[in-house]
Amino acid sequence: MQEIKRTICDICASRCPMDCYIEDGRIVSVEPGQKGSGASGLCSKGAAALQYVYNKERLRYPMVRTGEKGSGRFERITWDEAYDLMAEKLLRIRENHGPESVVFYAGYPKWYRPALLRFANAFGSPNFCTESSTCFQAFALSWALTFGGRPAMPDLKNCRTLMLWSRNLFHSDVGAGVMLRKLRERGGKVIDVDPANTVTAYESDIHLDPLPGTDGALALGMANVILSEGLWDREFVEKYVSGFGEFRAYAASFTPERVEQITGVKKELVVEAARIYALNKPSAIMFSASPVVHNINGLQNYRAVEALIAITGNYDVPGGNCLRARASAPLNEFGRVLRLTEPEAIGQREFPAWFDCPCQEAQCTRLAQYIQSEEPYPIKGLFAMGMNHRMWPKPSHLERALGKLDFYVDSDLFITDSMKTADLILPAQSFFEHDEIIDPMDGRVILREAVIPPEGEAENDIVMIQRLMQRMGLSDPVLSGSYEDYMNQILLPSGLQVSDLRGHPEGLYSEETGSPEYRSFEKTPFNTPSGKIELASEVLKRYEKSHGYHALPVYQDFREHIPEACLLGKEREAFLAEYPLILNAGSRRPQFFHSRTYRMAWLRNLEEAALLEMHPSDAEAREIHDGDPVQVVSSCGSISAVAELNPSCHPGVVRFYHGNPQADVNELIPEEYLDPVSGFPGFKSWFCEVKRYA
Ligand SMILES: Nc1nc2c(c(=O)[nH]1)N[C@H]1C(S)=C(S)[C@@H](COP(=O)(O)OP(=O)(O)OC[C@H]3O[C@@H](n4cnc5c(=O)[nH]c(N)nc54)[C@H](O)[C@@H]3O)O[C@H]1N2
Ligand SMILES: Nc1nc2c(c(=O)[nH]1)N[C@H]1C(S)=C(S)[C@@H](COP(=O)(O)OP(=O)(O)OC[C@H]3O[C@@H](n4cnc5c(=O)[nH]c(N)nc54)[C@H](O)[C@@H]3O)O[C@H]1N2
Ligand code: SF4
Ligand SMILES: [Mo]
Repeated sequence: MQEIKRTICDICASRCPMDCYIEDGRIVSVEPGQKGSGASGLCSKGAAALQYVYNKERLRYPMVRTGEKGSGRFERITWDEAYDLMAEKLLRIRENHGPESVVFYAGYPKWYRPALLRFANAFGSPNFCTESSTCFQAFALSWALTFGGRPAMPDLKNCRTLMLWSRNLFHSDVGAGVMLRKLRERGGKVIDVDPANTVTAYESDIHLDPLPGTDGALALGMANVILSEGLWDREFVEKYVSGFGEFRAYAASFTPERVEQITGVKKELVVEAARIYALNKPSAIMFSASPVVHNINGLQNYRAVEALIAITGNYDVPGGNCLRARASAPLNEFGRVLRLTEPEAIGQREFPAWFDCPCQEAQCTRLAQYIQSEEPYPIKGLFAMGMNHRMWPKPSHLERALGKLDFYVDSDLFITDSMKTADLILPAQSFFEHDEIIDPMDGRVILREAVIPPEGEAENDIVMIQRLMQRMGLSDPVLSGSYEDYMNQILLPSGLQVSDLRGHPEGLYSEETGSPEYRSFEKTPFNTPSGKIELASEVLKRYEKSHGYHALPVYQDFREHIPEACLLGKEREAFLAEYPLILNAGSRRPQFFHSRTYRMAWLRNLEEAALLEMHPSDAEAREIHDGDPVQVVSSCGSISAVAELNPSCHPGVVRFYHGNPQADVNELIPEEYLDPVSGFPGFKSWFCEVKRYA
């Protein structure tokens, strides 16, 4: 007999409702769920969910390494033995080298991070690190430096103009894409800033197509139009903004002509977009967690974009960028627990502003170098949940460094390439197999209940942390009970309990739900050193001499500031002549989700070859035809691919998806190609050449 159980897909973060057809404890098919927010339907990844949960590469039991490191030979052990082994190894490393010598790491999943941070704190290590060393945190830092506090989100319900700054919603966040259509139906204007001519650009009123990495020049040019045409909000600026005079003087040199020269965007469009944003108010900007800050000048580029909000007063007003425009469920946010600040964390010396703001996690993009150099101190152990070395620049170096650790344990749904050098590997449950509290940001609280029993002995990551802490004699008030106790503590402010939510897959509204609120600045000063919005950042100014940071959102062209270490002794001009194309690595494709979906046959079959997207004019100049095998070459590696001639690509820019085990584009990007403030890699604007195989 078949039973239908409702869940919410978690293969990506769009959270589409999904109905699971269950027979004898196994999912036999999935369909779009009936009720939900945003998108209706399942994308290719969701439709292929069975190949996710029942993949032949699923890790089903704890396994310990038996062969050489890197051999990939493991044998099954019991959970009891696994906990004993972890407790013994991690405690011994702490005794011999200090708690900071163990790094606690979380990959993309967010749900177990608060528990992992508490574990790191109880252990005594300041090195709680996550994938957010390359995602979101640089944007959050740019925001914290300018406004103090967390990023303000676009008030989509009330804005008249929405500016999408590097968001391809129809590929990366389907539900938000649907909202875009609604906005236009009610007469709203959409400006899209994206080098590529995407579906989202097609759904917009104006498309600005800057070269990747030139966003700062474009934003400064728009600011210049707004300031020179008197379209700025004098009252707001006078009361709430510091550094305005310096900013205005600096932006004045970004004339529309100069902006066109740097970015390639037609000067008339720069002017038109600036006027619409400033005049068709209220206006909101939708930022991205990644593309803009995946450039070596990305943090300052986003600060320049954020300055537009400050000078037009589109901050925390209905329809602007707001702190609480959506109803959120009142939940305990254990993630607000702070990381230990003593002893010094990795990344702290190179990226001090990151730690001044303060960030909940350490900056670990240079993990491979810290392990190899034993600077600032030896790293000997790694407790990882979802480690994927392919997401970092020069992944083979990280893989080698992981192989050097005394003890490396990793939990994951799948047996991954990153596990080859691990000492112990732990089977994690998928979202189909465990319960989880979810806040869909519309006032509801949802308990997403397990719909099937775990595969093999797969375990809930938080339960793994709880059991291990117990075995190690470490305690934490939030983690000491059962997993259900933990969830009940999350729910505490809502007045609901797990037992209330069971059997209500659509969720329940909490009476305490926070309703939208605006104009926080009238009550509370900005949490910056000056108490105002800082167009000239006092935190960045501290590091002017030591780190060369600029207080203003200065535009530094990535082509003129290639770090010495990346030039390999070549003159800059010669280097650019040898690698004349801009490599834009990892712009989202709908069927892929980082490394995890390549192993799903339906999705792999959609694009069996590793495709290099390039503009027909760049292909013609190299006598490359659609479907030709090509080699993509950079100063530090090369990969084989198949050319896809795509007129939606920006001329001079080639695009390639990351995480592909057959052709790992991150191998082409040097480890030292980083934003000096945030430490984020320049994934979106490195340099390469493409050659047709003879
Ligand atoms: N299908 C799918 N969806 C995903 C993911 C996935 O892997 N697959 N990953 C999720 C994650 S982790 C993230 S962070 C988000 C990211 O989601 P988005 O922010 O939407 O990211 P992308 O699709 O990478 O990039 C959006 C657009 O930015 C453009 N772009 C590239 N470089 C630049 C630049 O330098 N400047 C500007 N202005 N635009 C640029 C690209 O052409 C692209 O069309 O997606 C999430 N959603
Ligand atoms: N070139 C290039 N590189 C990039 C990017 C880019 O745009 N271009 N984007 C960067 C960005 S924005 C991001 S967010 C990162 C993402 O990079 P990663 O964090 O590496 O992303 P995933 O591969 O999705 O997830 C990591 C691992 O977590 C596992 N996992 C999934 N769910 C669970 C779970 O519940 N428990 C456990 N224990 N494991 C689980 C997955 O199977 C996978 O092996 O990549 C970054 N790297
Ligand atoms: S967009 Fe696709 S993968 Fe993401 S939640 Fe929805 S169905 Fe799942
Ligand atoms: Mo991301």
